[in-house]
Amino acid sequence: MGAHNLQALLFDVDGTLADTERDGHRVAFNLAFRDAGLDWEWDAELYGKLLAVTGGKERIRFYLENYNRDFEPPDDLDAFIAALHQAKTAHYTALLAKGRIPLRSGVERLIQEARAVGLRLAIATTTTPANVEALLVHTLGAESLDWFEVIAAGDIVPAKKPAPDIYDYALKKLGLDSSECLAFEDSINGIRSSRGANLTTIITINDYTRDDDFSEAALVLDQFGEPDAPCQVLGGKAAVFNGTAFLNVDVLQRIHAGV
Ligand code: XBP
Ligand code: MG
Repeated sequence: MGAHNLQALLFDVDGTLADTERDGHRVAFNLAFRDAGLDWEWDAELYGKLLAVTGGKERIRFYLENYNRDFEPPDDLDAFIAALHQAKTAHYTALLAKGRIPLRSGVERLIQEARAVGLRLAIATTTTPANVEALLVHTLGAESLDWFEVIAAGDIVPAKKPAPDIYDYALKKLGLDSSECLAFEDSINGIRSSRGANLTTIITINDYTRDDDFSEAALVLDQFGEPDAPCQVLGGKAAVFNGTAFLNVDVLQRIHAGV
């Protein structure tokens, strides 16, 4: 195999594998605030603004600095935020255990097709490792944790997306060059990170990210799609589909080859 063959797929989680933000993370943050006796309420619109910052702890701090300046912070703000965030993670994983958040259209099919042809799989996300595990276990089953050779998540690198560090870390763990991989993202912070690591990137948009700047993407889709639920090509070279109605491994090979 030459150095330029496609070897691995690197997936973002939130927004890409599943629409987790509005009905998952946001809800869990609000439950944690309520538990702590705080009257903070992040509605769907405010949450869209808070998504400017990745990482839950970083997002809480950003909220206090920009949207709740009257709040008198406790002496140990780091510990206060860490405790809130721990409660949020517990609520979030409990929501996933209830099966509230399904995978997006075409995600399971594409992952299975990739496995069947021997492509290696990895995850590069800013979310907490426990959240990734809960999503995979409650959608694809516990065995799916082993399908991903590298699960790069959360505080494993200090500089979260849009910094490229999490993708650089995942590539290093895989022992691969960016030219041998494709990345899947849904947001501006995500594609800044993946492109910063020099990865050819495929975007699936969602309601929070449809107006983001995806000019650096090889392909912009509304979803991966299924044979009975075609994807819409919103940007990039539609020719790679060559008559196929959804994203499959053949299409990935053509994107990787720069067709
Ligand atoms: C995901 C995030 C995360 C989650 C919350 O971004 O921004 O902060 O919203 O996760 P991306 P934690 O999809 O670009 O990785 O609360 O566990 O940090
Ligand atoms: Mg994302």
